[in-house]
Amino acid sequence: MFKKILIANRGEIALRIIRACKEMGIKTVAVHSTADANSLHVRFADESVCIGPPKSADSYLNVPSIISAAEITDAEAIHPGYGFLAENSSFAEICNSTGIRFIGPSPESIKQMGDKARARETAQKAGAPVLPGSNGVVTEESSAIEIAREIGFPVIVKAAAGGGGKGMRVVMDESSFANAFVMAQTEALASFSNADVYIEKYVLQPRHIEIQIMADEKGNIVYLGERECSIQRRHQKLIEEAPSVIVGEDLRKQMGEMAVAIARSVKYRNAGTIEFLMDEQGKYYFMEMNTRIQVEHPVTEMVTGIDLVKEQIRVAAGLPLSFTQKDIRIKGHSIECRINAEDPEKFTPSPGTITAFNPPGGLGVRVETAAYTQYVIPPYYDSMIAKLVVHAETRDDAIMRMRRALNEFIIEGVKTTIPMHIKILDDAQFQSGDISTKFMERYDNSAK
Ligand code: MV4
Repeated sequence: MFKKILIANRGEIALRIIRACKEMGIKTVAVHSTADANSLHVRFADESVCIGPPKSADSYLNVPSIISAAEITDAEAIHPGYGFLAENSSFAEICNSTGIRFIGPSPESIKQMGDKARARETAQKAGAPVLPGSNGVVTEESSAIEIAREIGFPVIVKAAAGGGGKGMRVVMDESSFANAFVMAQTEALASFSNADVYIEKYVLQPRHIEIQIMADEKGNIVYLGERECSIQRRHQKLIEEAPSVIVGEDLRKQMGEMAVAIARSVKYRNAGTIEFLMDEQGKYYFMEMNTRIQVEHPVTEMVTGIDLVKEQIRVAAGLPLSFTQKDIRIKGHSIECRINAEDPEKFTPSPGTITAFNPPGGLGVRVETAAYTQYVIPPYYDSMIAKLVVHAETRDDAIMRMRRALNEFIIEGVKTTIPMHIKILDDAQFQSGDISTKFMERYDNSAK
C-alpha cells in the first residue's frame, strides 16, 4: 500500500480523500493556491505545498507545480478528485511516466471516453443500446442535414469533446438545423479547441440515470447500482438519489451488466460512471462515461456501505477489490442535496464570509463540506459549499429526513440554495418520483 498520497484538489472532495487516507494509515499531502491557505484540506493534511496564485489555471491546473510538489514530498500517488485534472489524460500520463501512480483509470481509457463520439461507438460495439445517430463525428453541413433527416426530428447536436452542455444544440425541425449545426461547431471550437460534433435523436423528457462501476487491475469489474440525477438546472445537478424509483432489481441487473460490459471493453480500472438517458417508455440508452469519482458518489456509498474512495486507493495500489458482485446489496434510500453559495434569483455565485455555520446531524445525516464559521468563500472556484446526504429505510423517510436536516442547516453571511432544495422536497411531483431533466423548468424558465 502507498505510504503517502498527494491530493490534487481542494474543498470537500480533498477533505473526503484525506479522511479515507487517514483511516488507511496513509500520510497525506495537500496542495493549495494562495487563496486557500486557510482551508481545512490544508489543515487536516499531514503536509501542504502552495502551488500557485488563486486562479485555477495557475494552481490546481498547474501540472509542473503539482508534480514538483509530489516529488519534493515523496508522495507515491496522486488522487485528482473530480474536476480540475481528474479527466486530463496527459496529466495521468505525466504522473505515470514520472513514477507517480495516478489514482484513476489509464490515460488511454480517459482519452477513449473523453471523446464522446468515440465513446458512443465503443458502447455500441460492447452491445449497449444507443440512440439513433451519426456514426462518429460529422463535419459537412450537407451530410449533417441528411443524417438528421434520416434520424428524424427533434435531434441534438453535441460536441465530441463536450459533456457539460457546452457546444450542444437541440434542433426541433429541419428549418433551424443548418444554423444550429454551425453554432454547435463554433461553440465547440471556442470551448474545447475542437469543432467536432455528432448528432443524436433528441429525447424530450429524459431521466438521467447513471451506473457506478468499480474495477481492479485483475479484471474484476462490479456495478454498485444506479443514481437518479434528473433534478438539474443549467447542466448542474442539484439533487441525486439512489436507488431510482423506476429501477427495479431486474433493470438494475440489466443496466449494471451493460455498464460492466462497456468498462470491460476498454480494459477499464478504478472508479467510473456510465450515464444513461431513459425515455418515457423506460427504454435506456448509453450517453457518456465519466472516468472519475463523482460529486454524487456518497449516495452510492450510503446504500451499499462501500467506501468508494478507499477502493480507488486499494485498486490503484494493485490490490483486488475488497468485495465481489454478490456482496453488493442495495439497502434503503439515499438523497444528496448540493448546497451552493449563490444568489437564488440570479444564480450568480455569492462569495464572501460565512458568518455562522451550523451543519445538521443526527441518525442518517452526512455532511460533506470544507466550510466553517468565518470561512471566506473565494470567488475563483465553483460555488458548492456543502453536500447534505441522508440515508433512511424508504424514499419517503429519506425525504422527511432531508427536509428536517435542511431546516436545521444554518449558513449565514452568504446566500445559499437551501431554500430552493426545501421547495423541491416539498413538491408533490418530486415526492411522487415523477421527475425528468425538465423538472426545474417548472420553477424557472431559464433553467434550460
Ligand atoms: C441528450 C438529451 C436528450 N436526448 N441527448 C445534457 C448534458 C449532456 N451530458 C447531454 N445532455 C442531454 N443529452 C439526447 N439524445 C438531453 C440532455 C439534456 C439537456 C439537453 C439540452 C438542454 C438541457 C438539457 C438538460 C438535461 C439533459
